[in-house]
Amino acid sequence: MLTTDSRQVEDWRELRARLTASAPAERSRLLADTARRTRRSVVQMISKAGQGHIGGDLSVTDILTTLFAYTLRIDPAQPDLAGRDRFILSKGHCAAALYSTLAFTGYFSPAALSTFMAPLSELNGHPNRNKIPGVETNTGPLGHGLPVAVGQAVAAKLTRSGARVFVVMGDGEMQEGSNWEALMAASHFGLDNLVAIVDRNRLQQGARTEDTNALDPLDERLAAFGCEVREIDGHDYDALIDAFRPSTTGKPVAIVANTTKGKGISFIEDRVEWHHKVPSAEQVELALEELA
Ligand SMILES: Cc1ncc(C[n+]2csc(CCOP(=O)(O)OP(=O)(O)O)c2C)c(N)n1
Ligand SMILES: [Mg+2]
Repeated sequence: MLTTDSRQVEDWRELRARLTASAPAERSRLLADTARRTRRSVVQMISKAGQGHIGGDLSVTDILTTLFAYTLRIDPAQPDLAGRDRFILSKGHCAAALYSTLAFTGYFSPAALSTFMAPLSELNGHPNRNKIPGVETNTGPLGHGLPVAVGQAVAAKLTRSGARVFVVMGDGEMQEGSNWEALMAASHFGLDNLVAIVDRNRLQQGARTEDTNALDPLDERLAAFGCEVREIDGHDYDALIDAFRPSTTGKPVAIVANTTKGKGISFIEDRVEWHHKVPSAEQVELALEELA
């Protein structure tokens, strides 16, 4: 099991204090800096490991950054704190973005990121809660994160802990029927402490979602399953912060976060082949220049 990096926790506390005290423009600038560092880390991890899911890592980075830097009520020095908010990355193949975010939050040392997917590393291709603090459940097989999040939201209600549960699914992942069963249950139980975020990058593994098994009208479908739906630009920090506000309708919140797969690197953006292509040394150099 990896352990807390107290220096990193101090940096995170300072960042959170600055974010809380800042006006929106400065807040967005700080979040953009943090996200850029995560994107650089993702590129380096995948290049070193020779494997990974770069496109989806880069589409979800701003969502992860906003949650961990600003929104989630957590203490990385006490990963098991009772009553903490929960976060589940259901699209577990985007582990590199989650690991970088967790490391910069202080759950473990950023030095460990260089072991991504190496033999005996805790940082496997998909997140494991028995190895990594801050990971609330194992994910990788698509279609399981939201059902687990529903269980955690029920538990939070039963114990009156006040915890909120945030979960991110891929848009291709919404083809898994288990998600829709989970949404029915969430609405049946009035889980207004659940926030289900769809990373709507319009690409899945080998094609566009709408050419594979169309999801639209996604907002209407989520509403029909009993959710309070909020549709936003998933790279706009102000919009993300606003969309993460608590529900006032008694319903679970579903956020359609419109994103660009590969966001931040021009030659990777919105290109289906970059679902899990690995950049060459020359491409890594170009990518890091764009993220400088
Ligand atoms: C049950 C299951 N089937 C297949 C896979 C293999 N797989 C990994 S990622 C992926 C595509 C996911 O697309 P999407 O949910 O849109 O994720 P993103 O675009 O954010 O990478 C697939 C099919 C899996 N992990 N789990
Ligand atoms: Mg997708």
